[in-house]
Amino acid sequence: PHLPPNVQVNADPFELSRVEVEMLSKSIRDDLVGSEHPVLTKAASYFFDSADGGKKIRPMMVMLLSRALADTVGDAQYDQESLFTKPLKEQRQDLPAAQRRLAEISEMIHTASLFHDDVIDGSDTRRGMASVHMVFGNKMAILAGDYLLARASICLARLRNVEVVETMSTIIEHLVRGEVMQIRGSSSSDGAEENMVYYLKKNFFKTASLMANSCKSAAVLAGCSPELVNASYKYGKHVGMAFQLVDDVLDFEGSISSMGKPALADLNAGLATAPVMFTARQFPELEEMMDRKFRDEGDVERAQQLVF
Ligand code: GRG
Repeated sequence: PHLPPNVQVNADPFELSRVEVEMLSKSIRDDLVGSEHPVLTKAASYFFDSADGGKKIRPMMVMLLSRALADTVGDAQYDQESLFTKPLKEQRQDLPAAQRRLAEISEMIHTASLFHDDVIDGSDTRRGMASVHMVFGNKMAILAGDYLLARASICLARLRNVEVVETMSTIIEHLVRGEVMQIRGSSSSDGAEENMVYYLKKNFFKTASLMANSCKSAAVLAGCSPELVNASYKYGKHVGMAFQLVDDVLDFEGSISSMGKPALADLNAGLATAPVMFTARQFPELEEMMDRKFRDEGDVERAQQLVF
């Protein structure tokens, strides 16, 4: 926004939702206690019990967007300036329970997908700690993910909004489709452009859809106009696409090894992420190796030497 000069700007707009995010893990834990077997509750709550429960970027987006959208409906005019300049304490207002629930649902779906993803990939660590299947075993990790999805569906139905149920359920379908695209990869006979289209589509399904459709649902719940619902969807989609690109670049550069993800995990797995593809194009030998999908360990080591 165009702010007048010398205006004191809030340093951290995320401060607005910090309290809600702290309450989020507790509320999700409370929702998971009813399972027959304590181990199921324990496994499903694994990340919600832990001090490092991830960045919570998805619920944060839902909450911040819900707060901003609340000012757009009814008589209230959305005051862009005040979001940045009004003292944070004066801005605090409780979010409607439905929107807070929606934020929880988005994090429950995300967590379920992480449980399943780590089993599929055989990843031993997540968020710098042992992944859930390393602690509870594969069977329980899969069932705990299923349980989270089932609880998320019940919470979703209780919002009593059929458009939101359809929108949020679409995310689960997209996550599955994105994961299958990742596992199968694009056809090696495809050209560079087809590979990039495939890569971007896969990124939409596995990452951006969750953000796009959660933001859309926040707008539907806020009673926004179709234009604003569409704008909210696009906002989530673009953030999600950028988020995955950055995630892939960080993996490629290996600069997040301290954050629990081993460096070059994607390259080692033979995954054609954008940075891998861009670099491969500069090195015909590497591109050839990518085509063969790193059939043996020697190829991976050689590829790494070529890149750095
Ligand atoms: C069970 C819903 C369900 C799906 C099954 C396994 C699978 C299909 C999909 C996996 C999708 C997946 C794990 C995509 C990666 C998305 C991603 C960028 C994860 C990392 O997100 P961050 O950085 O992680 O926000 P934190 O730890 O901060 O939450």
